[in-house]
Amino acid sequence: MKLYKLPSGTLLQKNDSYYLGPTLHWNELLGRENLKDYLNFELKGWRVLEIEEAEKLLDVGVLAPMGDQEIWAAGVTYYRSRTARMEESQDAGGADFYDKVYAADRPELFFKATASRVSPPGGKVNIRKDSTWDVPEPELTLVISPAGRIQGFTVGNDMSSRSIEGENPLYLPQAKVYQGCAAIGPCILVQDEIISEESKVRLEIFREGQLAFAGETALTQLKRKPQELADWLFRANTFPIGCFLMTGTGIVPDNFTLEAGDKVRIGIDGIGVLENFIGKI
Ligand code: DO4
Ligand code: MG
Repeated sequence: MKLYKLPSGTLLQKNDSYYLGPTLHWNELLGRENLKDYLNFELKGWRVLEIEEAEKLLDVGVLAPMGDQEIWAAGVTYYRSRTARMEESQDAGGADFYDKVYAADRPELFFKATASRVSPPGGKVNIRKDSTWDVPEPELTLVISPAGRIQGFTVGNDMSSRSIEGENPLYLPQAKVYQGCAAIGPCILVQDEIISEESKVRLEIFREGQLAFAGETALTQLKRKPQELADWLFRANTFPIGCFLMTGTGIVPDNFTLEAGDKVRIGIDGIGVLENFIGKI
């Protein structure tokens, strides 16, 4: 089942049926341990919509499917990311760190965004004015309950400055965390089974209406299991209203930097497509 946060309500798609419900409190909602069961019970009181009605609502626009949850991110979980990072940080002497963390038991985990820094689907994500090399990072994103259980999945964009990160690995928070540094959506695929490893992640970037970059990877290339990443995040940490965890990128465009006005489209099989425009801050 797919859960959408609308400006004035909540839309649920189950099989081929759509249900329209009231505005929910997303702190409370994602703070539940039984999200799927709760929604299955609640939707009995929601209005059944015709597909056309539902599509009209979705066309108007959706919000990021979150309350005040923190977004965290994992890094160097794909071989492609390890190699790209080693190359970009060679001059700074940081190359070894990435190789080591790829192979280590403990993953790289970092704080990515508060809700106020997250852009909605269709909105603007930013590149920084003090950065010269910028990319979107398309990432399977986990929706995790306060007990540390994965109860959903969404599409995430971990916007990154490669020039700032490449200059010195200690600049990572500045390369990763700033206003409009992330987007998630368009919905939460509510399910506790792990999404199929065969699922593909696709990235397309359009400039002035033309395709400027396209790439894809499969979740089979993700080195760590989603629950393993969630377990590490919950070591010595608590998340009373749940949290999101981006699982790392397997697509890193080479010889490419984003420009203001570009359109970024990220799709993950079974979840949906997250589209954003690039702004500059
Ligand atoms: O180590 C830097 C960040 C890595 C990252 O964001 C990724 O691999 O997706
Ligand atoms: Mg990333």
